[in-house]
Amino acid sequence: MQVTVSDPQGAERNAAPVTRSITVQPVDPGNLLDVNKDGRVSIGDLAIAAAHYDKNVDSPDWSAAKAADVNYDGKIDITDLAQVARKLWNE
Ligand SMILES: [Ca+2]
Ligand SMILES: [Ca+2]
Repeated sequence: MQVTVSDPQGAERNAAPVTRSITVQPVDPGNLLDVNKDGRVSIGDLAIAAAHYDKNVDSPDWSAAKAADVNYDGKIDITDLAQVARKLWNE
């Protein structure tokens, strides 16, 4: 990775090359369905998803609602509720 730095006068220079390695861990699907991140999938998660039903990335409170977007398609719809519900009733 090449990094360019600047002093307060705007003079730029290249920083010494650095190497970074990034490890990507697969996310446990069970955790995605844990909407309120309390460590388990329960009726509370379904209630939160239901409360955010029909919201999308354009909703003013999307930052709060997006935890219920368990399939990461940018909206809370029946698909998200169904995924949480399926997990709920399979345990
Ligand atoms: Ca939960
Ligand atoms: Ca969704």
